[in-house]
Amino acid sequence: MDILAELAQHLLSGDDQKVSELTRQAIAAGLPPKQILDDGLIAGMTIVGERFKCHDLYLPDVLMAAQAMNAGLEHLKPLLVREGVPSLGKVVLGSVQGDLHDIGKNLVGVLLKGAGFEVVDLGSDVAPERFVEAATQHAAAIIGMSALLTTTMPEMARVVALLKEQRLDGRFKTIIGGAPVTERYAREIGADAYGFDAANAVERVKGLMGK
Ligand code: B1M
Repeated sequence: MDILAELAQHLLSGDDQKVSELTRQAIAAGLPPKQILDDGLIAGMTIVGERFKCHDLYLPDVLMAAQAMNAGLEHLKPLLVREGVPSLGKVVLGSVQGDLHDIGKNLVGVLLKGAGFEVVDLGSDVAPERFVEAATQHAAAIIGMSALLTTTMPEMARVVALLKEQRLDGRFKTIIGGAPVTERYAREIGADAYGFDAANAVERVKGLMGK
């Protein structure tokens, strides 16, 4: 088994120490960080999701897998973030109200920082008003929202509506993403952009900033 397949396998079994060790080995072997992320950690987490869906794995298993994913990400983060790059603009980022999934959102934050954006991370379970307050307070250009549950997706529409209501839609652009979110949904609710993964989110944010 190659090292990335092994990494995915240990993520699946929630072994954070093995995942940490194998991620370090993969980096030391010279594999590109993006490949370790996509073909190792995210590949493992995708299988976790599939097996959880068909009740082959349970919530505690998913939590352990999430911990293992974070253990691997700790080694990759410094490689994905370039230090000392002049700021391209500020992005307020969070998982929407009711949503505790934050791994994808955190990755978007890491890659945005890596591309030179300043990121104000509001965490998860963020109320619509909080997104708007924080964007105003930090004079951000962009509000980024993540949702992993179909039941929390409407919170994104609430933020967009709140911006319109307060006539702030001209001042802050919005980008949304997360596994159940689509380009079509972004258009439907009037969000300015949709990112299908973290790298694409960076491209779309650059587009919104005219960079
Ligand atoms: Co949850 N969960 N979970 N879970 N979980 C999903 C999302 C689910 C699809 C699993 C399944 O059934 N197959 C399902 C949702 C079904 C649905 O609504 N359609 C589900 C469920 C049901 C639940 C609970 C309700 C379970 C329960 O309690 N009975 C519960 C809800 C809790 C809550 O939020 N209120 C729950 C809980 C959890 C844990 C806490 C155990 C844990 C989260 C830990 C954490 O995040 N700290 C967890 C996990 C880990 C998952 C799965 C297995 C993996 C999610 C993940 O981290 N993926 C997930 C199944 C799956 O998606 N495969 C599942 C890796 C991550 C890198 O990908 O987050 O998609 P992702 O991010 C990607 C892109 O989507 C995109 O870029 C990222 C990187 O490329 N992206 C953006 C994300 N945000 C973006 C924002 C952008 C742009 C792109 O712009 C701003």
